[in-house]
Amino acid sequence: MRKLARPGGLSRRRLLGAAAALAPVTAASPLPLSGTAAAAAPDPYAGLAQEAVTAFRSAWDAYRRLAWGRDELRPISGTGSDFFIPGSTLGLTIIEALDTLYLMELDDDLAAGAEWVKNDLVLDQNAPVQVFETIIRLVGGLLSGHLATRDPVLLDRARELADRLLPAFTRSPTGAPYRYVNLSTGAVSGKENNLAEIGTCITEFGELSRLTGDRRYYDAAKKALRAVYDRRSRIDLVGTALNVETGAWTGTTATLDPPVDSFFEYLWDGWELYRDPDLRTWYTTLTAAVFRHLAERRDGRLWFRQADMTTGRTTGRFQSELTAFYAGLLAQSGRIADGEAYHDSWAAVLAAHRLPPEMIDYTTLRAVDPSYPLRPEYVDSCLFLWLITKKDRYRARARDMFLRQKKYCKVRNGYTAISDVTTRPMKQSDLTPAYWFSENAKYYYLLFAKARRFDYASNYLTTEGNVLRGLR
Ligand code: IFL
Repeated sequence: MRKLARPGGLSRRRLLGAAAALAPVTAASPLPLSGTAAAAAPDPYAGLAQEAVTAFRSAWDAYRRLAWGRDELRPISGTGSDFFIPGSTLGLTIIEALDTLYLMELDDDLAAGAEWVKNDLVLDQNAPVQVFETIIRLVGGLLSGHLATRDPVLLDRARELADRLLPAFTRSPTGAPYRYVNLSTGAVSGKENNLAEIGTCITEFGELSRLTGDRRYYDAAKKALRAVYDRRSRIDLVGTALNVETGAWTGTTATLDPPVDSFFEYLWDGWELYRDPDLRTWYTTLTAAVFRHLAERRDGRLWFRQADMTTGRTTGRFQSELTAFYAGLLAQSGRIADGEAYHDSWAAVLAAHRLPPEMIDYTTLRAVDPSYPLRPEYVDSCLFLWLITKKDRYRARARDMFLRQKKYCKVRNGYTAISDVTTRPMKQSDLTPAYWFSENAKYYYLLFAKARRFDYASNYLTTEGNVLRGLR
């Protein structure tokens, strides 16, 4: 996931100063160790930068060999799989990997990926696709691919895809999008939609509006966010799901966990990117209520409970691994101490488990869902906390996570998800989720490498890790 490395609480100047201390070093140009540089302390992460590239390459080469053009790689069976449409591909892994390839300076692979998008990507598919996933993964990936390569065809494809998705927004009486749209006919379906899927589109659609000069995308995304905000409860909490035709709540639990998570993220990100004061007000109002009604300390650790959106009554004390992204978001929106405290809570989970379970009971840290689908959120927050605080602790935590991932998830053809982190040996499943190429691999590289194609002082990464600002 995410964000502009320019937190509300810190001045831009301070970040620029900090960033200037970073000498650009990549796998392609290792840390110079002679002359003046030899006097400086060696960068303890330089070797890991190379390892991060090697890890990416092992999965990417396997994908090219075994599943090229398919949505995702199954690294154990050595096959590919479809993500959006059974029996059809939208080249998800290629599109997710484009800007990571650029940052890692793997330019021949980047060219091959861009060629696939230009020649082989078929968008006219007579099948329903999930609107949210298509926006954050494909529209976002095509946009960051365009920004990396400057190839206008990638922007055209992003726009064509967004146009095929727009009926989900424009045909909805409330402006909150339907969950699915048929890419060929524009037929919409799925009138019950959740907050993450309704509200995670303003940065991709906003970027499309900025690049094309066509406001329709930004306006549709903002209207969707407003549809939720206007239906908040009297205590400023929102639930989990709406009927997009009637506007009635169909899920009334207030939570930061999925299926809400990135709804909050995009309120802040939309403000950061486009300076729309409504979005800042909406974020601030809803976040104040989150802290009033959901935040609590358990054994000194910060967690966010589930509650009834109308009364604030507690309904659960679980936390999803996906919510670990919130540590970075809090810091970015100026609540740095809260962000650090929440990351500490997740570090405690890592002290209790070999890999973070998908869902825990935070009163005991027990795994409620023991799977680990190679989630990136903990390391995502490491990156943003490191950029904001400059504390080595966050790079060290990322290194620890990288080594664990290598130990438990590395297979002959790259990296695989785990179906149960509590068994010995761990039960492996057979999938490299496409977000691994866009998120995990990129976050490790940016944390360890001091990439010369990345602006550490001013950048924006989407919820899917697509870089919309800060590519050099
Ligand atoms: O698609 C990914 C993205 O980070 C997101 N939600 C879940 C995925 C990764 O865990 O917003």
